[in-house]
Amino acid sequence: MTDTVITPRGKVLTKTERPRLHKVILVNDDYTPRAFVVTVLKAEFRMTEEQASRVMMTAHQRGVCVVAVFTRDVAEAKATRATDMARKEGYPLLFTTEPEE
Ligand code: TYC
Repeated sequence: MTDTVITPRGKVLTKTERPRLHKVILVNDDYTPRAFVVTVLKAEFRMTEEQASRVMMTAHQRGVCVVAVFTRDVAEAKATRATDMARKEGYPLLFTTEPEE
């Protein structure tokens, strides 16, 4: 995003803002096996077994867990790919995205 500002003296200034980051969120459900959630997290988000297990257990206990943050396009692509991996196996596992404040 680029903003153009004209100063009182007529000078043109441009401000480049960093793009907003988007969170990928893992949503709990009652059907997807824990081990499968861990496999998807490792494959799509390059997590270790320990990191993936912690994120999976947080979603399992609290309902949701932030997996990571990316630019919007990357967050959406990763959430879609991870959700599709589960659909192919017939599981309802869901990854969503939302902008960071
Ligand atoms: N709740 C699932 C079970 O008990 C495991 C699970 C954890 C599923 C996290 C989704 O985002 C999830 N088999």
